[in-house]
Amino acid sequence: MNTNVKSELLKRMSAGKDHPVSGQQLAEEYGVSRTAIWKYVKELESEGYEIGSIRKRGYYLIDSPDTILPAAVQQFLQTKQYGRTIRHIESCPSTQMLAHEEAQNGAPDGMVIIADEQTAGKGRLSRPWSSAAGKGIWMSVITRPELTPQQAPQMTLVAAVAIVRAIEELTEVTPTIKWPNDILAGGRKLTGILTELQADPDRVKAIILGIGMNVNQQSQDFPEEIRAIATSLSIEEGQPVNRAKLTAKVLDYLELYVALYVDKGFTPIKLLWESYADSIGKRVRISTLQDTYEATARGISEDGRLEVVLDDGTVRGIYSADIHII
Ligand code: BT5
Repeated sequence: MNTNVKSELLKRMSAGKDHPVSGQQLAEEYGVSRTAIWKYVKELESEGYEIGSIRKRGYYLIDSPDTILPAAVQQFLQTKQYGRTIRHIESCPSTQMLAHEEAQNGAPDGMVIIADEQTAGKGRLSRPWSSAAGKGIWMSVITRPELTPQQAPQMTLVAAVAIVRAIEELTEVTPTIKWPNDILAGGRKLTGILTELQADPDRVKAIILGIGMNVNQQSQDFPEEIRAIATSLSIEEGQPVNRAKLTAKVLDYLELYVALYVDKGFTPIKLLWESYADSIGKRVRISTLQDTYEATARGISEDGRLEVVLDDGTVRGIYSADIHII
């Protein structure tokens, strides 16, 4: 199946009834048969799209389902590489596992594994990630930036900035970032990021960005134990949000900011990140695997560490921990 033609068909059909897409013309442009276009129309209908047709003029879109199938996402994409190859799965334990396999088998830079449902979604330290069916964006993006393994952890912060920008552009929600990997709205968790690495000692082979975004859940869709700490865009916004459009927007910004990081270093990302951070200048409790203590958050360092000032004035750079504002 040619998702290019299919996503182009979808994109053009969105222009409405007054501007129907001529199947004949699209077929000629893409060098496929008129029947192939008709088959794409039928395929889209079976995926839930409502399509109108006007004799001798063409097709137009009446209504779209909330799907994240490749063509649905790709019709909105503005990237060169990211999201140009998408593997969509209805249900899987974790997209992260599949992405590792794909990366080992030579997946291209920017390939996306996206699922409607994860049955064993995971966070950091193997914590569970709730991934309700059809309600969120559960995806892993395989990236192959020219970075050293030491520069890899900052990719979490790059992804966080990309996600915040995408949310800001498509919704009225004003998210904040909690170091290192949480995006919050109204103090509750909206999105989590899990960055994993495949590398040689001196060279990154792939950085797999696992992104879990709560989009159309209502409070009862979250397991009881996280109901008080989790939120979704639709809870914040008061209306459903189009998952395909948001997925594409996240990929647009991700491609942009990864390139910025690789070309110009971490400083521009750091400045953006700090402008969205909710903990800078605040008193925080820091829990690492070893201990728990309090300090004041000062900013992030060039290597992505959270800098905190201890009560005796010493500055400490934290590489990995859970942070609570107190
Ligand atoms: C994260 O871990 O926040 C990283 C989450 C990454 C999920 C994506 S989805 C696509 C890809 N495939 C995967 O299997 N994973 C990635 P962490 O900072 O450890 O946060 C985990 C904690 O967040 C849990 O212990 C819960 O308290 C809470 N939590 C679980 N599910 C949540 C949800 N849907 N929304 C908000 N909070 C949640």
